[in-house]
Amino acid sequence: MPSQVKEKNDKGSSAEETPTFPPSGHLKKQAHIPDMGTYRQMYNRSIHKPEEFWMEVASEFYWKTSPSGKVLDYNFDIRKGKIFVEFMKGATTNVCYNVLDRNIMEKNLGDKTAFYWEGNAPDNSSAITYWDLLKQVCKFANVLKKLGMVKKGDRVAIYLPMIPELYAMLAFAGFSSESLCERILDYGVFRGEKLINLKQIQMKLCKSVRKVCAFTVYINMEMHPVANCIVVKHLQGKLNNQNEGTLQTAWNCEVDSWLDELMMDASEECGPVWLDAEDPLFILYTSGSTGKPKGVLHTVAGYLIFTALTFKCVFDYHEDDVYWSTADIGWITGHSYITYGPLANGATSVLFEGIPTYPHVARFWEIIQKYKVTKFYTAPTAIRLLMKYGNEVVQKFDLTSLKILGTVGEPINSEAWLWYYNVIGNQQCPIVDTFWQTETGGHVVTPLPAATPLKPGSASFPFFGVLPAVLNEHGEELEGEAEGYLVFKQPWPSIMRSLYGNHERYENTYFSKFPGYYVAGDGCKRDKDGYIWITGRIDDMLNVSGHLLSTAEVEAALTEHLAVAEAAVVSRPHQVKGECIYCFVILKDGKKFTEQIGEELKKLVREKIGPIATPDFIQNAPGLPKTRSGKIMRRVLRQIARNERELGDISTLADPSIVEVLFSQRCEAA
Ligand code: 6R9
Repeated sequence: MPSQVKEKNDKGSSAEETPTFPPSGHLKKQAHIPDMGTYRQMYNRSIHKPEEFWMEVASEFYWKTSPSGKVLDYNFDIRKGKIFVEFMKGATTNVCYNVLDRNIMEKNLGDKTAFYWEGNAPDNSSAITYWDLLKQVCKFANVLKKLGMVKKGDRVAIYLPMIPELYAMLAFAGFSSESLCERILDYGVFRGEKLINLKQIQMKLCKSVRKVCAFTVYINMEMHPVANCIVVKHLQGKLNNQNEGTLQTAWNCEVDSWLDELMMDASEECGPVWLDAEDPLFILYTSGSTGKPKGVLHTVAGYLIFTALTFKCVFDYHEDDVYWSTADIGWITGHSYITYGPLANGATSVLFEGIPTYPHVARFWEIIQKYKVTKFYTAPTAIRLLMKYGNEVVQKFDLTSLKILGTVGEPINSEAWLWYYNVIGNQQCPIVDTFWQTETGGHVVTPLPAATPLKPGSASFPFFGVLPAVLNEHGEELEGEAEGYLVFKQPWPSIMRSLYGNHERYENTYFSKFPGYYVAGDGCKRDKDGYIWITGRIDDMLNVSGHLLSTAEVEAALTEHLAVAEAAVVSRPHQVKGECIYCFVILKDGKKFTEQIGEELKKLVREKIGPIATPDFIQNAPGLPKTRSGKIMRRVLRQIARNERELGDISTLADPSIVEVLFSQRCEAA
């Protein structure tokens, strides 16, 4: 693969032409990692002396007992036996104790705001301090204890929207039941103007899961034949007659109970349960943009320490920050960088229930102004969406509180990067383009805001403890400028430990293609300065006349056109070329698709990448099929391009109705 790709790159790719932006000067004075020298020195230590490096990080946290043996033990080589990673095994601790009690007791942060909660409707908001949060977590833990529902090792599912009752998550973490958060829902919730009956969805779900004890806050599987379902009153007093109907759901007296009634007389004190560093913390199902969802298992100590350190360094966290990640808690980004990382640092965060376009398209900018947000973290998909509405809507708001901007989830095209940098950051805020996965637990390739000179679209360099390599099809490591498979050569503390209930699938999926390496499943390019550019999922690559092209580079070329807001490309069989390129483009607000725009786009891609990449089909799309975390599901687009109706599992799509629309407008002939 890489040699063929290289050939094409020699004709010039847009990535290498992009200018470099120096790291933020005014952050340097008090930054945790102020320059590349410090980064390199710390990085080298983290790679060569990982045990020493991570024990130093761990020393900031509370441990009931120390590791009993090696701090880090692992096997990454399938030929030598079972794959495993153990970090600080034998040490005991409690995650909830570390993120709440420790901050209150040792750091005196009890009265500090943990979360500003901003509801779907702008007039609905509240704030919760570290003390409040701990009290709620303890009360809820006591409710569970009293009901006799949860004990160590139980698996629990949380179905909640983005509301403060998510403290339930920490109550389980305190018990260390593994929370099975495939999706988080509740009784009823507004997403923009749409009212969704979550209780009903959850009931349907329960029927399909064997012997489930239902709930809004949790499901305890296998252990008890009788269901317990605790329901949050969230929209009380906010519904009219018409809406009430939507939320009509059968109430099952035997299993259902109201959370507020249970919480009323629960005690505010609850001692932590001490757990082993390698006990499970949670299972999270991957976004499922390809294939069957995998239950990624994370454990206590490594995950805590890595999310804490990445949050501190990548967002250069300081105590007066107001941090906001727009992610859903049900996505790994919400787990690592709304819940665990920020709380472990004693940070103040915004928790937002709504969507970027309700009640108006400047809602994000309004919230940044309202809470004086300093560090803002969102997905390229949101940036591209909001870009469509132009700069004027942004300029009505005071965004001068911002210091650092972040992105996650997909490669960011340079158009979107530059808009984010110029219009949102007013050229004052470095952008941290953080590459990572549910499987990696935290950021693995990312800029550091006061140290790394930025290249738009590049996730830049590995974080501490992370040792990447670029492999060709034969599994050979490529040096210098190269393109190929992104792999990692040794574990960092928060790498997943297994796929729940299927260790063999874990070994097959991540460790068997190239023995000795963790294979991320993404392609990447390393440029002459050593910067890493993620080029998209290997499975999505396009093979045109034997030349492999990445989705990211073709999409980046298309979005350079002034009329294009977003693009997605897939392959379609072609008699001569094997595969040809089929593009879906979303135009900016007010632009109209014409034949001429289609021709301009073909020309643009040809010029940017080379004749081989010239698209055969361009479909004007009103929207794209995306997962709830905002990733384009190219698998579905491929089927639309090929007119194949067997779609497989599309249950993780945010808006499945777009699929039919795209089918009905597909291009038959070039
Ligand atoms: C955190 C998260 C993981 C996949 C990953 C890659 C893509 C994430 C990216 C990125 C380019 C970035 N991805 N961050 N691609 N640049 N900064 O997204 O986890 O939902 O498991 O997805 O997302 O393809 O392999 P997850």
